[in-house]
Amino acid sequence: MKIRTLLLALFGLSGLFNAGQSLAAVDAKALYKTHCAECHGPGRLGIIGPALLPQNLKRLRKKSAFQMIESSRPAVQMPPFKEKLNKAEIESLVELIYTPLKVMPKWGMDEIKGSQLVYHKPGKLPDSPKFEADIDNLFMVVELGDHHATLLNGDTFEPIHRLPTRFALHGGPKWAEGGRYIYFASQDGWISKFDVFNLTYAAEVRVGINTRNLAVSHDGRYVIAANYLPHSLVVLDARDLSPLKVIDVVDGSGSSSRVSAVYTADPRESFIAALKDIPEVWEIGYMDEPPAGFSGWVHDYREESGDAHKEERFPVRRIQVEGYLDDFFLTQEYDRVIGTSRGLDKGLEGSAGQVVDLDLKRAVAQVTLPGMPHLSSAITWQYQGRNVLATPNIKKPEVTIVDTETWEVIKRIPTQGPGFFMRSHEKSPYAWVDVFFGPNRDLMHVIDKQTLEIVKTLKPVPGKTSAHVEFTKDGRYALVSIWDLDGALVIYDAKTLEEVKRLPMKKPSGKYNVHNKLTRSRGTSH
Ligand code: DHE
Repeated sequence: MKIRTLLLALFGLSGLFNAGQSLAAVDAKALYKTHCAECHGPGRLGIIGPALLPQNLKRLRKKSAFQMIESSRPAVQMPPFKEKLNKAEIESLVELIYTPLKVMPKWGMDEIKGSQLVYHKPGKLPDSPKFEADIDNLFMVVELGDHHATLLNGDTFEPIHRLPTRFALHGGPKWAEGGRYIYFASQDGWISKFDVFNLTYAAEVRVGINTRNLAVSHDGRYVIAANYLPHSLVVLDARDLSPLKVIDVVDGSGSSSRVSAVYTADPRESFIAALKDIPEVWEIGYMDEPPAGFSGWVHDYREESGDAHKEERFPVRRIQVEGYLDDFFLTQEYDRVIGTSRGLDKGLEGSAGQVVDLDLKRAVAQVTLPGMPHLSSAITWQYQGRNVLATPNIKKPEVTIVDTETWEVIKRIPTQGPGFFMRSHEKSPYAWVDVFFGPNRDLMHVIDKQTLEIVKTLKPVPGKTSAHVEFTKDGRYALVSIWDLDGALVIYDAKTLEEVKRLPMKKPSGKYNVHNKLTRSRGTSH
């Protein structure tokens, strides 16, 4: 086979080459240096453009990356390169950016400190809002389409302010201090603190190269970020995002792990993190000094770990679990974790869910959840005198209802496709779940929480994905995202299920209500 034919077969690039040019003839590194390095960084770690590493590009297919370089996309700053680069050159760049770095650069305390940007020192800006609205009923709507977010008045549904965000936010932004501040995490590792009252960013810091999500302590004093790259958890001072501690995620034998996600467990005064490559759940205490007579785990930890760790801030308590946790749900009482391993990257079948008691430090029950449940989106409510958990499934067209006392599945509600996000509200009789995957992705099911039956299926915009619902503070309205660049926020009366308003938006993803999030409503993620 001729070399050119072999290359075409190997890379599946037929039609992409200019006559007479092969990948071998293209110096991708030189092209990168000339055309990309200025915005994406010489080491591909990102500057004003995003990081270009395979880990950060997981949600972008190579074909889309090719199109992006060739023709750009509406609403992004990067220009099209088709006048400057031929197809083989673009293809070589695509191959380059999907090639892992030989040596992963260090991103520790010094690099984090060096990245910190304080725009407004704590305490310098006015303490009253620049606008009139019920702060408790504000929403922040993330618009992934052009990397912006819209601050929305939850009473009038009028936008108050639209702000640019870092590239590709992921995970829920977290409200703090009654709605004064909100914190965002971007996939590239940027944590941004936005002063909502003054409609301006207060500080930013880059905590990693690839970040999963963030959590804020219930008292608003600390922020913690969970990273895939490097394998670390980073605790920040919420006032100006100064890094306080970098926790390397390593087990007793020296193996390190990506962090699946981190959440706040308010009454425990701790953060709970699930790990993807080590079968452990970690609890990180943020309590300053245990009060006299306090017999909780922070105290025990300090006693057990000897003098060297007595004064340690943010101590880590390790809990062994029966497998890796990709996704998990914390009970409303914050005493148990329900987690599943998707196991896809380890050749395991991701079917077994386990219930881990954080106080007993062990798994106490198994749950059969074969559809790859999206537990970070699970919700709970009271059904026939018992507490049930409801979760959508990424691989199965069903909503699974689990009794949280017996951990038995009490119902599987068939849906018109696998779902991603599920929501309800204490004052609503309904739970909403999207059909995020498959041909029916424009549908949204409404489930009666007492009959466990679908009572209505909405199609807000035929042909366009509808996803992620959030309720107003009083539960009267439900806000649905139309997940499209030419998308919208569709507002429904949560009782009559009739549409009341539609706001155009650029691929709105999640939306976050101050009251529901800060009161840790059962109907939404925390
Ligand atoms: Fe997410 C939250 C994991 C892919 C949009 N996603 C979360 C959380 C986790 C998670 C653990 C909870 C964090 C929090 O609340 O702070 N997401 C995962 C995955 O493992 C998965 C399936 C694969 C991956 O590569 O990471 C994944 N997520 C996606 C997407 O493809 C989505 C649809 C589009 C995107 O942003 O790239 C997506 N995830 C979201 C959103 C939230 C989220 C909008 C916040 C939900 C909320 O309401 O709190």
